[in-house]
Amino acid sequence: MTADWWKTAVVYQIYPRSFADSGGDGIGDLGGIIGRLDYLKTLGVDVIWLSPVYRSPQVDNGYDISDYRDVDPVFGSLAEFDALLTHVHERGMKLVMDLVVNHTSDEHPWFVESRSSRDNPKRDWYFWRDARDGAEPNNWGSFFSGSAWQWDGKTGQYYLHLFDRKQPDLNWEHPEVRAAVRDVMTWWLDRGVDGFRMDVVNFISKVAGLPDATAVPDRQFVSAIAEFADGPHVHEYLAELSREVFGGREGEFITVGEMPGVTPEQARLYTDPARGELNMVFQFEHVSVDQGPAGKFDYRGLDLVILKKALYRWQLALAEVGWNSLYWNNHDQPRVVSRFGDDGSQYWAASAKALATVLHGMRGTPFVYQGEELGMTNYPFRTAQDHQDLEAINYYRDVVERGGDTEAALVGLAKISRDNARTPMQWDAGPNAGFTAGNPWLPVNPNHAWLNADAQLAERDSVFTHYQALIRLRHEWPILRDGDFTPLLEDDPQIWAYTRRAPVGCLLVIANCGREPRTVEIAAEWIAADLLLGNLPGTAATADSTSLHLAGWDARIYSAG
Ligand code: TEU
Repeated sequence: MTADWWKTAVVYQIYPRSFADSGGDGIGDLGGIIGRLDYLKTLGVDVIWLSPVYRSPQVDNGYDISDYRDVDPVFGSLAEFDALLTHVHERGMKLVMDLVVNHTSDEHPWFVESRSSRDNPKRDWYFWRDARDGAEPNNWGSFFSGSAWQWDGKTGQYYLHLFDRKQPDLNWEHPEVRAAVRDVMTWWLDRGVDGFRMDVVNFISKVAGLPDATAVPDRQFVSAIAEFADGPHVHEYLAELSREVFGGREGEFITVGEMPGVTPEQARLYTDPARGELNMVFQFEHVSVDQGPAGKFDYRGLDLVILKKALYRWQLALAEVGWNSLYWNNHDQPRVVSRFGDDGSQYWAASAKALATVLHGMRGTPFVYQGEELGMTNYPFRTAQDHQDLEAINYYRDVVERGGDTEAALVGLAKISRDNARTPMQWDAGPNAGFTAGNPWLPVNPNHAWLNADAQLAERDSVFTHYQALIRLRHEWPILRDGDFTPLLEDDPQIWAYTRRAPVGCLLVIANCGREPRTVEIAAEWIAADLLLGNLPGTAATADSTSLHLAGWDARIYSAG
């Protein structure tokens, strides 16, 4: 294994609930994943990141864990997990677990003990506080609406939950909590897993005293991200984890920290190899560009210049020190072709490929979320009842209770809701898209009749084959890993262009992110450059002038010198 092997790797995220169901209960499972590993091998990905399969009451689809050392029966068993791991390794791929340790489920034995009495030894494993003037201890709001505090009548105190009330936050200041997390990680490493994606891991150190966040007019509870993101001890805790758990074997594993609100300056620290914290982080800037002041469902449409600049800022900030992750999609984000592309038109495939091209051409480790490689689209959600995600349901209830604009809320939900990512994987044109023989837990997108894996595997120039080509380039062209990044035409509202430059060789990545054809002037060094990859049929094999004619959603990668 070469050092930094994860810098040339492409990671594929599986959301087990929605990937493939082998049991016929309408919910995806480990058996389903085992049955589809050859598909992932054909795609060419190196690493699989598995969203949580641990034992869980499933209020947040597994991000509420009640036993870190077991598999939830809905997904299978530990024996099946071991079989999956063996099959993954046999195919030369790796498997990364999702580690959710900012919080547990309220049904986890640690919390059951903690809430049992004020003097229980595990009381301080969580955040317990007295009421303030007969109400919540501070004004922090939960990500899932309402207060971040839940009253517990038995012991007469509130506990903190940044997410659902069934997801109490662990108190990382307690050394026993940190030791318990290390034990969990070691347990999975001993089983053979290849690393961790760490859920909201920049939230594990809260500002001392849990002070009020800046109040917002007309709001009782407000986002307190400044009070808990990148807190005072977070770097120390992560370095400790890495040191104690990996014990000098860090290079064999992949670690990525999910970090809402993280700044590039902080990310440089988290990913500086000399500090030994994490390999890379998931930042949120580029997936927040279309939201207004009232939050993620306050949908404002896309300004391409803002999107490009958000990503460029990260490319440049982590150029000398640290490393980026590159992603459009995951289980929390709407489908990229519907969000930033042109899904309902003749440009569906071209725009899906163009967006993939500009992302995969950048410096960092690309992540592909299940179905993204097919250009899967958002679901046609209409009513509030169509949504199943607790974030969506709570948000809508909140809007109704506040007497807010419910029509606008439905538009925002349809566009941005997490359920868009979670509709079942579209394997074929048959019943339920081949996802299940039963009744799927979330409806299958009706477009599976033509948008599915079977159809695309049979086609020469599908979205799937384009992702395959991008993944191959990542493996074969070291310049994609190492080359310097320089933005071009930054203020152009339609053209996405940049170069990657190494001591020997240079790549030009250029895409027209719109329907109108465009002619773009490029530098003379690109005359006679080879087309490495294009997304439209009939593009000439070399650039023949400094005027490049780009059709709608035309995307190309050229190689020179
Ligand atoms: O998400 C953290 C997070 O901040 C958001 O991306 C989240 O999806 C929410 O919509 C914020 O508005 C992680 C997981 O990825 C997510 O699925 C979990 O629900 C959450 O943590 C709690 O574990």
